[in-house]
Amino acid sequence: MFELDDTIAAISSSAGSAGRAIVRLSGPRALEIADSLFISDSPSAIVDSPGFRSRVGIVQTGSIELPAVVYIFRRPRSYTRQDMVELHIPGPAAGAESLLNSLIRLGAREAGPGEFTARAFFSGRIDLSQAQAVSDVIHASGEAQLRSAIAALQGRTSRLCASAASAIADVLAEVEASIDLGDELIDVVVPAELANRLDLVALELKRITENSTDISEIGQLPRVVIIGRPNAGKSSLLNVLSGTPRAIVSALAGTTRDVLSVEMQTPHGSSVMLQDIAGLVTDARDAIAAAAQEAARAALSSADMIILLADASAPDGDGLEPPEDYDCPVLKVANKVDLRRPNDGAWDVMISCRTLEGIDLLKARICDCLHLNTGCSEALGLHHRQKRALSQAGELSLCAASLLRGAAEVSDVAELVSQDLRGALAELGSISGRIVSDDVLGRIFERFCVGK
Ligand SMILES: Nc1nc2c(ncn2[C@@H]2O[C@H](COP(=O)(O)OP(=O)(O)OP(=O)(O)O)[C@@H](O)[C@H]2O)c(=O)[nH]1
Ligand SMILES: [Mg+2]
Repeated sequence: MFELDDTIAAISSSAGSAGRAIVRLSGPRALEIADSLFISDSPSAIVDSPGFRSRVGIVQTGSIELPAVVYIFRRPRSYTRQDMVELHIPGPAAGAESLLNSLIRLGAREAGPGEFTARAFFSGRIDLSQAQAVSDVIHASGEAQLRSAIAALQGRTSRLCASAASAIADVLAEVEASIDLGDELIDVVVPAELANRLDLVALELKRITENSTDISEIGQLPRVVIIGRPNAGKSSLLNVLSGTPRAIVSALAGTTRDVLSVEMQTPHGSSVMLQDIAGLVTDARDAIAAAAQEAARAALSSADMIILLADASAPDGDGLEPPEDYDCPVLKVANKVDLRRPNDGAWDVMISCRTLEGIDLLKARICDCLHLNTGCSEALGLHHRQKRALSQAGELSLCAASLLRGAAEVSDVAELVSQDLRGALAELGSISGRIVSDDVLGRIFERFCVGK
């Protein structure tokens, strides 16, 4: 799936103009290729330099000369465990493009997304949960996600899996010894004692998954769709909640036609996707209005949560009912309470997009509905794949424990228990990457940007 033995190059600073651009090289010819276009006063070449050194000089890319600082990392003490060079040059991005082209002409291959981190993983420098965390750090939206991604990068997920795997492996060793040694087993192992140890592992795995926060894959932020009659203030609310004037607001009913999606930061540092849609009506006046209603209902069908927004100042109290075919939480919100304050208890939150009354409370209620309140620094961020693997490892441990509990001797159920425990270890191994399919690896690394 990944070529690991050639020399790759990529721009690893972000796109667009910046004060400094970084171009990275990794592979057996990294030092030699960097030497070919770097000129400095140093008497020795980059290939002869020790690692963890920098040199100031000039890089020659075609007819252009750019001032540069070269950072040298020698294998195996580099990110990829290969020889690596970072060339730091002043912006603009055109200089980095030209430098990259020169490196490719000299024999480097342009790296694909995540290839540097893939090399770090395949060389054993980091495990898969840490590789995944590199991408999570890059894509983190909000402080809580960033905190948990950094913790995973520092090995928190790996350590938790390793400690569960080690406890399971200890039990497995004793179970398999009972197969191999049979009657010769000197210290007779009590099945219930092994079962208790597995219960503790399962309990710990359950605790980890229950206390963890979800790391959303890109495009999978929880969707909060704002619905209501035309003019209820849906677009105003989207602007207020997201803190950006993204949606057009007007006193003219029927202003919003397209579905507009904007990211909102929650008070806990996580993100949700807010969607503003056309005001819902039963009688669309024309083909455009009908298309807007169709788009609105399509957005509604994939909502994780609905804000049912009503205009509290409307003469009929805007008694809009929730759509019939939804299966997600609905918050009933009365807007425009600066104009008229409804006094019945039919509303979950009363707000004014004009005076901002009730907006903080609404944000808190959105978090409650979506269970986003665990964004404390202690919560471990996990992907669905990782959560599934942890709970399956827990379930297999429990199955093994119940088999052991029903047996007089460990050897009576040893083969079945061993199968379950090996399965549990494989699940944990799929998180660290010790046992993982190419398909999963492909999906993890394709989330990266080039240069990382
Ligand atoms: N007084 C008052 N006016 C508001 C409030 N919220 C929105 N408005 C006004 O209500 C009108 C409609 O607001 P929009 O946000 O465009 O309403 P909408 O629900 O998106 O309307 P459509 O897109 O047409 O369905 C605008 O004139 C807003 O300024 C509020 O809390 N108080
Ligand atoms: Mg609107």
